Amino acid sequence: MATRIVRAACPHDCPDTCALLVTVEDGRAIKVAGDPDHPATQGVLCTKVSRYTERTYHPDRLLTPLRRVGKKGEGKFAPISWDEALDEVARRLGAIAARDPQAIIPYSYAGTMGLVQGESMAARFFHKLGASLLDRTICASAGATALRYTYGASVGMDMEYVADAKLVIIWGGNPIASNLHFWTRAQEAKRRGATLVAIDPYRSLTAEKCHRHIAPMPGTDGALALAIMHVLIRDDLLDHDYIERHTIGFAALRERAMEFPPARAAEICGVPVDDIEWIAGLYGQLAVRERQPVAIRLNYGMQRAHGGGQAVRAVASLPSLVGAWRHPAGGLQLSTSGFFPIDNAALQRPDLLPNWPQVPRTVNMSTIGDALLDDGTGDQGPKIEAVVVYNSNPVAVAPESAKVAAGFAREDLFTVVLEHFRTDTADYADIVLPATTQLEHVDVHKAYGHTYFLANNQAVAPMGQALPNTEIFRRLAARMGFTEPCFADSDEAIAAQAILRQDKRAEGISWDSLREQGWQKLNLPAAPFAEGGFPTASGKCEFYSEAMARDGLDPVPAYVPPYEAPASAPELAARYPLAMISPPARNFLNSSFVNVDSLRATEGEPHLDIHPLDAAARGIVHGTMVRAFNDRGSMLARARVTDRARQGLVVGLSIWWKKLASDGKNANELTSQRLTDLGRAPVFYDCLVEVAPAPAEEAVAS
Ligand SMILES: Nc1nc2c(c(=O)[nH]1)N[C@H]1C(S)=C(S)[C@@H](COP(=O)(O)OP(=O)(O)OC[C@H]3O[C@@H](n4cnc5c(=O)[nH]c(N)nc54)[C@H](O)[C@@H]3O)O[C@H]1N2
Ligand SMILES: Nc1nc2c(c(=O)[nH]1)N[C@H]1C(S)=C(S)[C@@H](COP(=O)(O)OP(=O)(O)OC[C@H]3O[C@@H](n4cnc5c(=O)[nH]c(N)nc54)[C@H](O)[C@@H]3O)O[C@H]1N2
Ligand code: SF4
Ligand SMILES: [Mo]
Repeated sequence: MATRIVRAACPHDCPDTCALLVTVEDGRAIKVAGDPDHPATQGVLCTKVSRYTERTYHPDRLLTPLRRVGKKGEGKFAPISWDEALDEVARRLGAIAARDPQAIIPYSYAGTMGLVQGESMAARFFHKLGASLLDRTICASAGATALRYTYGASVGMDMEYVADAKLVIIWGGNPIASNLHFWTRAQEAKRRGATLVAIDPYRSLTAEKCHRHIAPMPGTDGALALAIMHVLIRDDLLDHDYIERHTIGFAALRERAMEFPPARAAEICGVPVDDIEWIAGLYGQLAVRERQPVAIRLNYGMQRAHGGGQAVRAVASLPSLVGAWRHPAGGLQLSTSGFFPIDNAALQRPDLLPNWPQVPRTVNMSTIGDALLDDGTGDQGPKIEAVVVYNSNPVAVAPESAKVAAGFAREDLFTVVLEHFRTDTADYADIVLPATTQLEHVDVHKAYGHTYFLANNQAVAPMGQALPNTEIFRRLAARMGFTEPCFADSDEAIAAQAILRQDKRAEGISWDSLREQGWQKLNLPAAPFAEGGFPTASGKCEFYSEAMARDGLDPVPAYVPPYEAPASAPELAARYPLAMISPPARNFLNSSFVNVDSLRATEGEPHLDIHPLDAAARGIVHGTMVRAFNDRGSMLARARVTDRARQGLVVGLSIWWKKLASDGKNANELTSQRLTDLGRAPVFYDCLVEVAPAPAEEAVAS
């Protein structure tokens, strides 16, 4: 029996980007484990990925190209050969491109985070074709934009030092579910005497294990952060030296913070004044008076509302006010991705665009519903005639799903989906193309929760006739007559191009060394901003951003209220009084893994958590089938009556495959296509609903 261990990387959209050791026996992967030597992974994987072989060898894996034979959305397909499939795709795209290539759009996100199987050959293909660009905003762009204006890039503290922090504030994140290896460090800090605080409207798995839980209403974090600043300034809990030397705009920030006394923020956020005084006092006392490390793990949960961008600016200002950056275990982490020197131009080749440096029309992926339903007569550019989906499942994950599904159901739309499984989106495809999984292809990875590059070596041969995304686009490029040499690059060659040479941070790191060693850490100081040196134009942390002023934005961190809340939309709130959020379920990764039976069994069925008082007022008891609804749509879920959800809030852990829910719907039936203040991102958690017991016939149908 031939057994070998292959060094690989977890491809999923998770900050931890674990180093994997894949055991392969006679050409079959039998075990996927965490690399014990990788300092970020520490030999531990989450439940989802330790079951990776269950997903890879799933009986429903797509093994041949398929052509649709039923109605769009019905999911009826017949197998065809690769030649037939690619000929048809090339012919259809070619005919549309001859009229206007901008009528074609790619739709992709982070099904794999790999730099090779993500936007390399695919981007080259769409650039050469002259297709519309896709604005990839569905997850991180509000916070990324805020960090760019504040720190200059998506950079922050190193999670490997968090165990030394004396205070860890987990703000809008649930690391037990979605950032496990950070949680391990936070727990170690707790054992060493640190205080852990969660700021989250929901008592998540993480919040219940923290010393204190502050539960603001969704989308109000900007006011909370400004009030914390208010206390820091009022009580002179400030690092004046750090502010003086390494920040810009303190006077303007001070003026803004003075508008938010704790009592005002308490009213806006729906929290006790004492919560604000306590957290601000502890943060300032530890950092400034005792010079102890204080860490903030800021995450995405607090960005998915109208003011998500400015809220990140406000929170991101806190560590600079108290000089928390002076210590490796102090500061803030939202993302580390901006540290990685990546050669995007080499990977994606924007110079292949027909009129480079002019760029084609850009379509925002977060409003794909409206985009697909636009008739092309307005100012949005040509009507979309073809969509090529890869690494994403928009029919399940994009907001206002009824419109997304209606768009994909258009008879005059040509849809191609590259996938592992027949997802909700694949059901609408004209042509489905089977893609390889991480164990079956080569890739190179950066991370957004640590600072290691990782290699993913191929562990096993592709299943059935599946092909890597790169190879599918390579073959399509050949059929379209694209002859530039970059369309012949192998995956290994692309991996080698990904790392920007001549960058100190990547000194000694290359594809060759990575694939041997599996992972290598960037060369960065332990406390990257101890002496300032932020990658902004000024080199300082910009409380006041000249760039924002130029871009017509409020240059000082601000509180921007939710679109859908009693104060900003009283008429709407009268009809739909409950705020609904739909954050990740622990055993799913976005909509990936929902079809893995053992993981879905753990999650059970779609639930809606509701506070006992809100439930009683509606005649809902634990276990009642309920309908959550608003003007955009509705979904069925099993009520869990629990004070985990604060009053006025309902929580539906997500993202369910619509077709695996009893009513064929999920939380995105209710979410809106409005966008955040910064970064054009979606507002999944800025969503008012009403909830009622489901009519008997609907409840029975489940
Ligand atoms: N198991 C698992 N892990 C994942 C994912 C997954 O789907 N499943 N998804 C991955 C992806 S794509 C991402 S972007 C990250 C997301 O990472 P996180 O942003 O850490 O996501 P969550 O774990 O859902 O944590 C969000 C928390 O924010 C809370 N929240 C919601 N609204 C607000 C608000 O307005 N203010 C505050 N303060 N809190 C709020 C929610 O109740 C929830 O507990 O996780 C990644 N990891
Ligand atoms: N209501 C609500 N909606 C949300 C969120 C929420 O919290 N609540 N979270 C949002 C966030 S943060 C994000 S990031 C998005 C995520 O949305 P998506 O990026 O669409 O993520 P997934 O749902 O995991 O879908 C990824 C798909 O890519 C496929 N895939 C994986 N690897 C490969 C590959 O190598 N090749 C090909 N061809 N396919 C591959 C997988 O099988 C999977 O079906 O969802 C957003 N939607
Ligand atoms: S999903 Fe996250 S925690 Fe799980 S193996 Fe992948 S990187 Fe690690
Ligand atoms: Mo995400």
